[in-house]
Amino acid sequence: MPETRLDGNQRPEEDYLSSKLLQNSPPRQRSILIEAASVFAESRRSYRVIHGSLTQLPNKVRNYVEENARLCKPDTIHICDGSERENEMLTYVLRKDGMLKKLHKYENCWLARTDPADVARVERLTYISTPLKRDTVPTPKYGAKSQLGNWMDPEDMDNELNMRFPDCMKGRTMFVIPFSMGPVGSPLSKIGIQLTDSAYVVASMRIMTRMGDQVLEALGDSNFIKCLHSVGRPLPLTAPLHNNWPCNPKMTIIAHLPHKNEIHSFGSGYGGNSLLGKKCLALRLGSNLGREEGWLAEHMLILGLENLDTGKKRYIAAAFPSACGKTNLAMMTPSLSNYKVTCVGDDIAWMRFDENGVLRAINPEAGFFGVAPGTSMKTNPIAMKTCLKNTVFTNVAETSDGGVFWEGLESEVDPNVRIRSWLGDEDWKKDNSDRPAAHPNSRFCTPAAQCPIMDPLWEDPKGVPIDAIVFGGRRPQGVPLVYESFNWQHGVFIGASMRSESTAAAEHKAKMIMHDPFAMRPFFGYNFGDYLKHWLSMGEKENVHLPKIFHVNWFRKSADNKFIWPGFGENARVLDWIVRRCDGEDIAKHTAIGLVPKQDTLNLAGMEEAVDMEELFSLPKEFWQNEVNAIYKYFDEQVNEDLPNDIMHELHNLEERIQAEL
Ligand code: OXD
Ligand code: MN
Repeated sequence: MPETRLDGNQRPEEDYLSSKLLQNSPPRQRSILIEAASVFAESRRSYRVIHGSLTQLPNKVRNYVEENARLCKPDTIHICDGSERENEMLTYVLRKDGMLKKLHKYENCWLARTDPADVARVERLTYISTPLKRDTVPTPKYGAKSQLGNWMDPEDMDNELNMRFPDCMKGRTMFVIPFSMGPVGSPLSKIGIQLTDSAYVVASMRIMTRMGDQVLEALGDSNFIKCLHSVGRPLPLTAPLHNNWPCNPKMTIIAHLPHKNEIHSFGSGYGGNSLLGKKCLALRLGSNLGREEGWLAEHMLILGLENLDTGKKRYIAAAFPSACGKTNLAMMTPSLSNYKVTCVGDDIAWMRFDENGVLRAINPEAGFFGVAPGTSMKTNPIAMKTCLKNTVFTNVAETSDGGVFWEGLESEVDPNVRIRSWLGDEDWKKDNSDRPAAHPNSRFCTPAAQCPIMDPLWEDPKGVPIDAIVFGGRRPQGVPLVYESFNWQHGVFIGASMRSESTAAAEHKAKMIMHDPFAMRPFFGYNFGDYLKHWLSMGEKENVHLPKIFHVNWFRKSADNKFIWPGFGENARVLDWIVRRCDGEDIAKHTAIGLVPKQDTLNLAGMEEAVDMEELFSLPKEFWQNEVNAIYKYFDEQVNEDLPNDIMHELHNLEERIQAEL
């Protein structure tokens, strides 16, 4: 009997069963032999199950676990049940290993500091593998590199994975995490099984997803999404760890195999690289499943907006690239006192038309994995109230009274405490340090249920009805505060043309305006041209209520480089205009780029400072001509032959309108 098999689903006892001995035995002896074979096989296994039981797992799950245990060779297996007791055990182990520190100032809060080489998603090492390259990415023109995803041939991928996973968990525990993206049992939800050798990942997945026994019950014998993860540092170590954080940056790879519904992630223990339910499942594989099954998996927050005067409530889904304040918008405290915002989700939306033609959305996640710097009682008091219990903080600074600190909290921290930076600088002070206290991508990982403004329907298995879809970007020039698309197809074009200012990679000095269609650039699970066709096909459905589509820009700057619009709670004024448009109010006027508020229809009552509305809504002709040229170039170079004609048509029309009307 082979000790290690890499080839699929057969178990050792089945090998034995198919042996000549068994085949030749009389039927009555078979059951005794089967049992003996299984006891024998158990004794030959190199791992011990220390929590839960393999025999209690659904068959398909057990096969998946055993197959990968034979491959990765962990010492022990822990099947997660999701209980409080289990979590206590995990945090104990993580403390003992020096990976978590208790933050005494708060209730059940923890601090993790990573290896400084493992601090963010690694887009360049993230691949989708499909037999045909074109199923994953459009073929760029002129030999350009695709900015719309990385493809790898399945055979090459097999080789890459085989170079990494065999024996990668030696000396470690393999945790089995059954998790549901979306409320357990909702027809919109999907179940994954993540195998990981990181207890930190288990503690985080416990917050970010619904995980444990109830998921296995809901799964039964059905298929699931297979998520294999290893930090890639078997024991004994061959080199010391940094900050006790095991990772293997040189060998990191995040691989998606949509045709097999599999994710394989190696080498990183951080964020979207390792919490596989989030970007990997809910967006990359999710968008594939959405295309097959007729729904949308999007990088969108979902918020509820209730008009307290009329009692009417609307739900909005909104896509923004990173650094545009998505979590702030999802938890906004409106400056208009007749509105209340409730949060359904801050990062991902799964949306599907129901049998009545209503677009319904769920947030597949159960927690927030929010960027800490910039979050404060001033910018997002709701997030601050949410994250001060039951939270895992990663790479933030700590204070000498057992609390946390990051850039943005300067006026909220007790001036008498000392600050220890994420890199361990003791008594860190802004004025005499050239590095920040917290890593710019430091995070809080906190349960959504704790958020004081969670929407009462946030876990409704049916999802919430979406009336408006909002795209946005950080655009210092030319793009007005808000505009509405003329129709669905024009709205899809607006999503496809999204651009946003991002802090450029360190080697560039200037900030750059980057294309980020639908805020999905790092998350497309298949060819962007096909993605556009899928969105367009939604507009062709009969008997559906199509949401209206808008574009917003909170970040326009004046000639003297100041934000024209105050943002934050004042953005409620824009949401008010959006929902009034959904109500059919005649408050919009035509411009070359879309419909903008008619004079005096944006509610500015009670604003502290006057806003130059003319500048905020001006449409400089030269800017828009340049914008159109940049979009032409991008579509031509990057999407090439896969660009749907309807989208090119929209671009031509925009160009003509700019020429004629501006
Ligand atoms: C995130 C991201 O972490 O979009 O949500 O990068
Ligand atoms: Mn995101």
